[in-house]
Amino acid sequence: MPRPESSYDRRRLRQWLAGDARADGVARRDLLKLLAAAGLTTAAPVALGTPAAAAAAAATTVAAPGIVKPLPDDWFTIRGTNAETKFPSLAGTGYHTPIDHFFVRNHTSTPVLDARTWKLTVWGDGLAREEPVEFGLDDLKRFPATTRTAFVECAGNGRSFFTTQQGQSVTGTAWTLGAIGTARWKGVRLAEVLRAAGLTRRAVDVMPRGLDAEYVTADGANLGHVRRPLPLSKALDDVLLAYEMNGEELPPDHGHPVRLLVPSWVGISSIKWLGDIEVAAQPLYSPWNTDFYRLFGDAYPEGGSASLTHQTLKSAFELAWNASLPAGADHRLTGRSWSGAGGVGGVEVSTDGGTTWRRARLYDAPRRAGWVRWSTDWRPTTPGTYTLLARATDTTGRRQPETTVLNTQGYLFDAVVRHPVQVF
Ligand SMILES: Nc1nc2c(c(=O)[nH]1)N[C@H]1C(S)=C(S)[C@@H](COP(=O)(O)O)O[C@H]1N2
Ligand SMILES: [Mo]
Repeated sequence: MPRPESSYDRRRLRQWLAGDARADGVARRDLLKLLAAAGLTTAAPVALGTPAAAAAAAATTVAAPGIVKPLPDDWFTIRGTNAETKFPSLAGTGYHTPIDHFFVRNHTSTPVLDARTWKLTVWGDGLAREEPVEFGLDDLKRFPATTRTAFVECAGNGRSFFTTQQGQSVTGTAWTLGAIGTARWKGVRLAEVLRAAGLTRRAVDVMPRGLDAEYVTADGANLGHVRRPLPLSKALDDVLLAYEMNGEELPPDHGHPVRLLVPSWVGISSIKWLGDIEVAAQPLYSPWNTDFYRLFGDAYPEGGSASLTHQTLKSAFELAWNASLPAGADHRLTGRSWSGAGGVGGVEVSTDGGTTWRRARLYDAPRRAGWVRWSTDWRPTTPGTYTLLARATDTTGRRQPETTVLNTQGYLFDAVVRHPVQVF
């Protein structure tokens, strides 16, 4: 898969070296690591305007996850401040994930914002005017509306399988496969709003930022509001400022009143509870494209891979882990597969631990930024433990591998998952 971000990344770094890029809240040593990794080392000392993360806010412990919607046990697994969708609960829910089943990934907790007083501020030296431009929700709704179906998936979805399937330790939320949901998003193209705000040819990066509380790491470093730069090329392509989800007003947990929707890209790109967007004539950095959301580890350069863009390829059964199924009966196994690189064009299933494979029946055409539903029928004859596997091939021709190369933060797990069931 082509990754234009990696050449852009090198350009961004060169500009930072030349003093032309801004990196508020990013430790200088982290950028130096990135430079070394990109082979862009320098003899001259590098000046950095803003000191790294202001120190140590008091550690806060949250008993409740800070999520507004109900999280019934049948549908969700609570993981810290987050709620993972239980895949079996998606069986029969249709193509679009109902809002009440949709996973929630919160760095802190859901802020409840008033749409009537909410404003989006667009500002920065990539715009024609020096003054910030403000848009209320009604202003955004006056632009032509666009509707897109797309999944939002956390880059760490599937992370727990690095440990349970590959015996490796990684940091971060131990998701199984339920940190994904697909919705119909309605909103206005970011390109339209940027143009209305006076976008100039100087602009290279935009930095959307959330209104949720500042994020304080486990070591007490305050990283500020959740924000991650987006290259202008993607910002002008298919990105939406979304104010509706599945035909309803965007709900609090998913970014009310307005979130960014960045199709196919790592979930962190789709900033919720948008407050402002900086449009910069220089490349931008935040901890979410330096410390996080790059691949680190033995297989990767010192300072990590390029900043992550597309999600990877995955498949999941809509079936409980260790489900009990009677022998000598017909079972319809159902599931979903998806890819950030293109649509999924084929899915194969094995019910014997990977020895033999057969094609699953697909219910959806391959669709960029979407998933396909599939099924296969199975009649196990003998009681025992069986391992079910599903592996997808996407429209770029990529098939899910047997293992995923380790990265220390456990992003982009794409290996075939071995799903145990008990036949009795
Ligand atoms: N403001 C803000 N935006 C955010 C986050 C956040 O914590 N705060 N989490 C990000 C991450 S890591 C993911 S995976 C998605 C999850 O979107 P969802 O909660 O609507 O499923 O939102 C992204 N946008
Ligand atoms: Mo995420």
